[in-house]
This record gives sequence, C-alpha cells and structure tokens, in this order.
Amino acid sequence: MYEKFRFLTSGESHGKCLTAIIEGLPSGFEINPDFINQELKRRQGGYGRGDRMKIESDTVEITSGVRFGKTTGAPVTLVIYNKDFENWEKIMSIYKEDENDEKSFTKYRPGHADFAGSIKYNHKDLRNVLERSSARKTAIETAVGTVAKEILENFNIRGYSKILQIGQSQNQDEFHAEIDKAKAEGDTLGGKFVVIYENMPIGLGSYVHWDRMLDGRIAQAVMSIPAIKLVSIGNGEHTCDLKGSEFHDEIFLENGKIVRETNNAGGIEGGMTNGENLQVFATMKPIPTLRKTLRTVDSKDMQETEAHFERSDTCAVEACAVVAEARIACVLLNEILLKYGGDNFEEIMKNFS
Ligand code: EPS
Repeated sequence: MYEKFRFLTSGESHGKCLTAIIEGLPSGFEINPDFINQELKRRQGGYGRGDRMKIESDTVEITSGVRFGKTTGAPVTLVIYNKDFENWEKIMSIYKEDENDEKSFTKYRPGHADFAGSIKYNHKDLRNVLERSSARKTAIETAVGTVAKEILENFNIRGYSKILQIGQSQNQDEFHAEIDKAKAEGDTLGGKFVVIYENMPIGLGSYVHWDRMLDGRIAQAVMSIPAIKLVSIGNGEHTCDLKGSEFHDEIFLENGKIVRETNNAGGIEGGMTNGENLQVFATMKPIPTLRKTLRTVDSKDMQETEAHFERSDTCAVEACAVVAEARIACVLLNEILLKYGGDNFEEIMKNFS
C-alpha cells in the first residue's frame, strides 16, 4: 500500500531471526541503532509480559543501506536474532531429516490464527501457523517503524502513547493489580491506548481518492497489529453521542493565525492532517492463549477438547502501544516522502521548508 516507504519482514517466533528490508529511504538521513534498541526495549517491557521476554534482549543489526551513520539511498536491512532459537534449533530446523513432532500440536486455540490458517495453508501441525502468526514479528516491525520515527524527527514530528484502560479499569493505579489478578486466575486482559503525534504538517493524505485518505491508511496500519479489534481517530468512538454543533472543531483567529479550541477530529479532516495533533485510539483484545481452559476441537480426531496452551503474556497492551507508534510512523513517513519527495536529505528538507 505504501508507495514510497515500503518494507517486507520475515521470520518465525522461534526461528533463527527476524528480518526486514526497507525500500525507498532517501540518502543522508541519520540512523542510530541505539535509538532503535531503546524502542525495542520499550516493546519488550510493560507489566504482564511473559517469560519469553526474560530470554530475549532484542537488539537490531543493520546489515545494509547505512554507512557512517547515514542512509545511502540503498535498501536498508534490519535483523533481530531470536536468542530462544538455541532452544528450538531442531524443532525449527529447515532440514527434512530433522523432522520431529516434539512441539507439534493439533488442538485449535480459539482467537488465534490456528483454525483458519491451517485450513488455508493445509497444515496438519498447527505450529506452522503459530510460528508466523505470533506477535513476535512486531519486534522487527517496531525496528522498521523506529527508523521512520527517527527520520520524522527531522520534520519535528514526534509521537508517544498512553495506556487508557486495562481490562475494565481506567485507573492507572489499579492496572498492575488487575493484571496480577488475571494472572492468578489463569486469565488474560486487553486494554485501550492512544497514540499522539505532534507538530503535524497540514495536508498529509488526500480527499481525492478513498485509498489516499490518511485516516483509512492509519486504521489499516493499526488494525492489523495482532489482537487489535478497534481503531478510532479523535473522538470517533463517541461520535454518535454528540450533535454536529458539539462535535465539529470550530475555527477561530488568534493574532491572524487559524486556531481550534477542540480536537474531536483527532487532527484529520477530509482524510488529511489539519495541523492539530494526530490522535489514534486502539483497543486490544485479551491475549487468546490462557491457562484457564477454552473449549475447542482437536483437528487430529475431530473430538471436542481443551485448547493447546503455550507460554504467553497476561497483558501486552503497553507493548502494543509501542508497536502502534511505530506502525503510524511508517504511514506518516510515507506521506512526508510523497509530499516533500526527493532522493536525498537536502532536497527533501528544502522542499519541506
Ligand atoms: C512475543 C513473543 C512470543 C509470545 C508473544 C509475543 O514468544 P513465545 O511464544 O516464545 O512466548 O510471548 O506472542 C503471543 C503471545 C502471541 O499470541 O502471538 C513477543 O516478542 O512480543
């Protein structure tokens, strides 16, 4: 979908590594791996993560497209090695002669990709679905998005997120207790967060075609993060509670400048940024792997049974918010490159100014 800033990722949850190739980066932009690693650390954190995060310390290796700290205009390759691979080498082997069923499973996990994925790709061993559908791949997506984030800083565009709800609680002081309680009960919790990007230039996106509307692009980017079930912009979630006269952000003049007193539109009108802060809200479902049993069917003998359980998180809403910041950065950088396009730093910054 992205015309200028494109990337592909590969890698399995317990495979050797996660890889991304980014295409379309202009030359001359500073890339600092420390900044990417900081964001990877943020993604690994948050209260309620599982034991996998004790094994990993996600660190990016940049293997092409950057020289002496700056992009060269060539494709940028990023790699994150899975430390846990050393425990899975035989199970995840690419060689036919290593075939084994040590970690195979056939009991569909409700809420995961297991059921539809195994029918679609004709897998008998649901491990083949789990390994790529796992949210582990959001590690490399966060690395890609952080490259975008770093470039956006040249335009003074900065993003952050805030957790608004965990389970049913909207009180920050209760979040850890809620997660502890769910964990003790063998259950999991979802939640809600907002991502805010500040200093938005006016006119990113467009009203002229449905697929150029920025809100549509952002919704796709955030909705496709594993476990996200709801995305809204600005006051979108409560939009039908207000009348037109209450919802729309009136326009005023202050010292000859256009100003608004409200931002129910969340920074987007007519599919374009209007200069106000971009506000994207998202709601994550509870992680579908839980100790408390869920009923399902075993694909091996088509008998009703209990779902396969595998190590998982109790709550990953904080991590998800970091991933969403990164995904939105990719969409915004694509728009910046479309609008101020050029092949190198100087050209683009000249167009921007
Ligand atoms: C994750 C790594 C995974 C899971 C989690 C996210 O590691 P493992 O499967 O080895 O525990 O902890 O993924 C899921 C729970 C899921 O359902 O996709 C990560 O790096 O974020």
